[in-house]
Amino acid sequence: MDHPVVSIVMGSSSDWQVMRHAASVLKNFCIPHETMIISAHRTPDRMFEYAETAHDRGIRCIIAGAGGAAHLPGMIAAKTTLPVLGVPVTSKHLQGVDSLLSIVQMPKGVPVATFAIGEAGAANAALFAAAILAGGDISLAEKLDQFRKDQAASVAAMTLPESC
Ligand code: RP5
Repeated sequence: MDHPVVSIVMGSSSDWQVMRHAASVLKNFCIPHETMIISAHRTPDRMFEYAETAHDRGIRCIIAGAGGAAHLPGMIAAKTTLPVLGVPVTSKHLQGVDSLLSIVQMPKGVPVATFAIGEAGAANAALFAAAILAGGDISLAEKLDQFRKDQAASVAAMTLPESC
């Protein structure tokens, strides 16, 4: 896998503070990925071209993050049958609840897998992308298993301050 197989797309550079957590997870799993800024309402033509050509460019799934009236994941999903993983970005006035509802409430027929608001959602979307790819990649499946084992070990090793 040399060319990007996961595409991380977001509506604005201001989304990077959240979406960088998806990129970080993919990097840790050595999954080739690309990052780009495409706005559904500010660059609609670019969004359509991106969604229509993603499959032929070798992309296997798309992580799309946006905030506010977050129509980017749904509109991309409307133009491709690739799995679209939606990340609601924390917004200024409604703390991302607007983003969440905009992404999760897709009408029947065009699915967007929707994750938690913010950093956790971005990281989990990347883990989900890894799980999708691991279906056809034993080495990646083993890395995911090891990740879970390491995570369990780190929780098992947690301690609390002594209470009086
Ligand atoms: C959305 O508007 C973006 O996804 C971003 O979350 C939000 C604010 O964008 P900026 O005003 O910071 O560019 O389209």
